[in-house]
Amino acid sequence: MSGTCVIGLQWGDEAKGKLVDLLAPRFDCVIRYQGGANAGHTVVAGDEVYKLHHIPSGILHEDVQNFITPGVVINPTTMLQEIDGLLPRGVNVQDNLKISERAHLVMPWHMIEDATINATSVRGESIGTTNRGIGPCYRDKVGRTHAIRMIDLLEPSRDERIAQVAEQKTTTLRQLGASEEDLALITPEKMVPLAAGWAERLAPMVADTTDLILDAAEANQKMLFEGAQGALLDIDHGTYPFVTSSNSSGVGVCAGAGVPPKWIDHVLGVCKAYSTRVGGGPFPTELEDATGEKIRTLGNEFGTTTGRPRRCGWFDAVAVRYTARLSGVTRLALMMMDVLAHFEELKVCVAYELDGKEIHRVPAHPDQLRRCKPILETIPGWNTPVDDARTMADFPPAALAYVKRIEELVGVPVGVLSVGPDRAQTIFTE
Ligand code: 2SA
Ligand code: MG
Repeated sequence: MSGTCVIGLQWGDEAKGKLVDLLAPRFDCVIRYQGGANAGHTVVAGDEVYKLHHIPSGILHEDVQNFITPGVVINPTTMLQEIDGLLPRGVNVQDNLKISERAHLVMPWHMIEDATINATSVRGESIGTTNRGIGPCYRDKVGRTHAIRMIDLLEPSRDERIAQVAEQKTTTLRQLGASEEDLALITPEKMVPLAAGWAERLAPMVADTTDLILDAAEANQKMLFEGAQGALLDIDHGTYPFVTSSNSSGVGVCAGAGVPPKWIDHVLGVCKAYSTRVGGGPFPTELEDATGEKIRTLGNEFGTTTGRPRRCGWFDAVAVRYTARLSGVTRLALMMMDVLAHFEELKVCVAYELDGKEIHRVPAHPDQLRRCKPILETIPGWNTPVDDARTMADFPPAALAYVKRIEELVGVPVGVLSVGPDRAQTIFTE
């Protein structure tokens, strides 16, 4: 068996990209299996900073094959921009990236639709999407009638299909209230040549990734699956409806990538030493005060894709225990320990109080989760920088006590600690 997954256990931005880049040289392939350009994975290699959206974080390693599999939704325009940003920096994207012919395309009409409906309030609050067309694209995928897949770009029926869907989408978007200026971008006259251009440039990278990955698994190759967003944003298991439109927890790996569970033997669950959330939705441990502001500043908590300030709060062990169990996590990676190094005392949420009762699970209804009051345990801070820690022995005892408490509460041992964005600022506990 040979599959390892890197899964975010909170609401995304847990620094999965950093870990995938670091672990990639130990693997033959790195595989993205859900989400799309809503993801923002930051990889720091020496003085170079790479911000990846679709492309797997293993791309900086010459010997690693990277796959974008059927569960991912691809915006060809931004995908090509991402590729064009990497090529002059010497990254061999053409040879080291394979894109599934089954992957669905985020079309310009999906972007317009996302922007048109994003302001809509759902249960009293807007979802606050990244405006990358993700929800409308996945909806068309499930609806089946208006979807465009990568393989559609390479068939003789392409122009006819694109023109037909463009016309249908113009009608429905006009009814939704889209502006004529936006609708002028999706006429068949604009869309047909645009799609032809995508096809020409992307064709050399398009492949049957399912077949290639099953071959790799059967040949005992080592596979690293890279999650995007976090498990609390999972469409089926997250804080619905304030979620993304894909299975971003560990249970999404098999369906998205096209691999059976028997090939997966290790799951690294990634979480920050505190919590963040970007976009709408309930967040029981949120700190809307100076402490939250301090975490945001120290952690530079702003969206990689949209630049939005992230909401910050204490570590929520109820939520992470849930997502760690759901994702089958075998080791935790506790990130951003350097950010928590400037506090006299820290708090961790050990349970919720819901309508006068103590509960230890994440309730299904957003109103229930909004009513949950966090039951916080106070833990002494270490108030000493740990940026230079390189072994477990370099951490102050209070920092190790914090890590131990999180292990106990979540029920999974910590295997990795991170004290900064650099590759070197990563400590493996064993
Ligand atoms: P969408 O665009 O339909 O997936 O948005 C639905 C919800 O999912 C959240 N979401 C994210 N949360 C954290 N990080 C994400 N990626 C970017 C990053 C986000 C950014 O790495 O920083 O730059 O703002 C991500 N992608 C989706 C989103 O906020 C909605 O709550
Ligand atoms: Mg991110």
